[in-house]
This record gives sequence, structure tokens and C-alpha cells, in this order.
Amino acid sequence: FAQDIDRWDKEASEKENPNTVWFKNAKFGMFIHWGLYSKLAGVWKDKDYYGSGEWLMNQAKIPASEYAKVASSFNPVKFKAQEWADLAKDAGIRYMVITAKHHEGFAMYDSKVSDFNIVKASPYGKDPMKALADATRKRGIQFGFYYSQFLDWHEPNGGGNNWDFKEADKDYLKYYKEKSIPQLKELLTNYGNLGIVWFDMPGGLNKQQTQDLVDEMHALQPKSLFSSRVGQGLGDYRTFGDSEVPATPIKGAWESIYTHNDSWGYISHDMNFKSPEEIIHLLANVASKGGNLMLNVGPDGEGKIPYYSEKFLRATGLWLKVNGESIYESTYGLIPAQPWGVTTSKPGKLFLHVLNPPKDGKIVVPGVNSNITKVYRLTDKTALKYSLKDQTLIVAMPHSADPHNTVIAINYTGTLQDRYLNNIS
Ligand code: H79
Repeated sequence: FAQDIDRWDKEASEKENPNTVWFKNAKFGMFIHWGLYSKLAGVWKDKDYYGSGEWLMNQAKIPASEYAKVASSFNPVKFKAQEWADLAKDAGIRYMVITAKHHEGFAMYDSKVSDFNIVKASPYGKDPMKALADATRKRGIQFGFYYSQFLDWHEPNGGGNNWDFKEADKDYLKYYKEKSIPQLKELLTNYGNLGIVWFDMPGGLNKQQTQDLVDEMHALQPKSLFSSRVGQGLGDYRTFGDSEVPATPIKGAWESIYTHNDSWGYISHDMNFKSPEEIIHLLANVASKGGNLMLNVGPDGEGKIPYYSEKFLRATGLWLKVNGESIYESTYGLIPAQPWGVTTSKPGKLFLHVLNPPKDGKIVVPGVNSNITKVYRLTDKTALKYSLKDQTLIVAMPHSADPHNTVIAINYTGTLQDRYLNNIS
């Protein structure tokens, strides 16, 4: 993994891949896990499998033939592509990645490659991915697909299902050739420009075969960004482990992914949603390291986004409306995390994200070696009192603080020393 970091960061500092520019500026993405598991909601034969809802088939060892029957009653009539796109827009989301096919093997789009898809096998009979691709683009949101390229529990030759099909009998290359690659081609051909193709959980291919897959797909859409989970150190940007933020800043294009509650796929009784404050802190924390936060929502089997996801995303969007300048197009904060919070940077500007307001009302910023021209609360440009002595800046907290995250902006001249410089991975 260290080698991968070297490669991406080297690219970032030498000649940045121009295709990643929009991505690095975007900062906030929406991940959507939606499939047959959304209807099952973590329950099989009255037994509750709390956890990752999209893993239910695996957790309950449901035979592929029996699981496939769920498709015949999958009818998300409440799905409204425009509502999802509008919610994303209101939440300040700049890109969306949705599961076109997760490990269960069910295609949530109109596939000619396999009949196990929402148009052929379900009463719904329409292609929600087409509608969503159109709706998001209309709102200026980059659109992309998650595709489980190796794990496919529906297929005898697909990865992962060893409760129906013996590992020893599997021909992974046949599965890639007959399903995975042809379906990826459909997705990269029939849905316009994809900002991202989000591969997940590699397997069954060596480095050369993975390179061939990447080349074949990039030939269809050279500008589309492939996630690092395509495997073998390939991909156009780095996705960290689930719910992982790197300890120190990273220059190359990367993202952290988080669930909103405890599951990617919908679980009706999972109410452990991150509050707006938690989302905003996460967003600031990830941005302070130079990355994007892609936060998941898990719509239900009828196509409704959970009430609290909608509510809390909208609250996040309201904060971003007045504080977005400190997040979008920012780079990692030149001053490392402090007891009161984190920082983000832009040329000539430092943003203090006060996540834990200090009791004495004094924000202490060490290592400030440049000339300060202005210190103000970002939302309303109210000037704040400050002092600068021995490279230590002390700012007085504004009297009415934002309950989620008060952002203080600092304009400076000259070059603020990068306090991370020798410590970047
Ligand atoms: O799509 C989401 C996950 O379903 C997928 N990647 C994210 C983005 C993923 N695939 N594999 N894994 C995650 C790692 C597998 C974790 C497991 Fe488990 C631990 C499988 C079984 C034990 C988590 C907990 C899933 C079921 C129980």
C-alpha cells in the first residue's frame, strides 16, 4: 500500500492527472447503496442480521435461486430520481456514486448481459439508473456507478458464494468475460459521461489482467475516474478503507467513505444516524487532510431515502451554504489539528474549523509565520479580535458560535509555513 501512496502522491506533485481536478475540488460526495437487499432490510425468515444490510445474502447463506425470487416483488414505485438529485444538491453534494450491481449480483439497470436485472426480473420494469444519471447531471452533480467486479453471489463462477458453489469448480475468468466486463461496458456506454466508476473488492485477476480491464474500460471513457479498489495498485484515485481517514494530509486525489447509520444497505430498525454536527465535523476533518468525504445513504425497497438521512443532509447543506468557501476547492490545512479543531487552506487564506470551542474563548493557532491582514467569522465577515506574538495567533471566539462548526477565516500575506511539510505520507 505504501507504494500506491507513493505513486498517487508523486503524480499529484509532479504532473497532476487533469481528470482529477473536479474530484479534488468537490469534497463532498453521496454514496448510494440500493438493491434487492434494500427490500429485505437486514431480515431473512424472521431472523435479524443487524449490520451491513447488503451482506444479508452472505450472512444468512441464502441460496442464489431463493434469493433471486426477491426480484419478482421488488417494485420501488416511490423512487423519484429528481427528488434524489434535488436532495443531493440541497445537501451541497458534488458527486454521486450508486450501486449499479452489488455483491448480490442484481443489476439495478437495464442490462442485456444478464436477465437478473430490475427491468427484466422485477415488476418495476424501468431503468432507475438512467433517470438518476439524467437528473443529477441536470443539477450539475457528477454521476458515477459502483460495480462489484469480482464478488457476485448470483453466479456460479462469480466470487464469494461458497455456500452454493464450490470454490474449486469456479472459473473466475469466465465470469469476468461473460458478465462483469460486458456489464461494465454497458454502464460505460449507455449512461453518458461517468465521473467515477467505483470498483470494489478485487479478486481473480493478476496485475496484467487488471491492467487490461482498466485499459479496456478507459478506452470507453478516458476521463472517468476509477477507484483504487479496482485492485493491483491501479485506479485513478485512492479510496481508503471503509470509515477511514488518514492520519496526515495526502496530496493526491482521495476520498474517505462513511455510512450514515451502521449499514450501507437499508436496515429499517437502524436509527444510529450521524447527526448534522457529526457529518460536518467529519467533512471538515477529511478536508483538513486534503480529501473528499463520500457519505452513504441507503434508500429502502420502495425507493425512499430514510427520513433522518434526508433531514440531516439538508442541515449539512445549510451549513455548507454559508461555510462552503472553507471546504470546496480547499486543500489540506497548513496548520495541523489543534485541541479546538482543524484547518483547511486556500492561497492566502487559512480557515479555522472550531469543532470544540475552548471554554476560555481563545483559539490558539501555533506556527503562524506570516502577516495577518484580516481575521473574521466566515458566515457574516464580522471582524474578530486577535493577537500575533512569537508566531502564535490568538483569536477571540465570536460571541454567537455556530453549534455545528464555527469557521474563522484568516487572510494573510506572504507564505504560511506548511507545518506538515516533512510529514506528508
Ligand atoms: O459496499 C460496501 C460493502 O458492502 C463493501 N464495500 C463497502 C463500500 C464491502 N465488501 N466487502 N467488505 C466491504 C468487507 C467485508 C466485511 C465483512 Fe462483514 C466482515 C464481511 C463479513 C464480515 C460486514 C460485516 C459485512 C458483513 C458483516
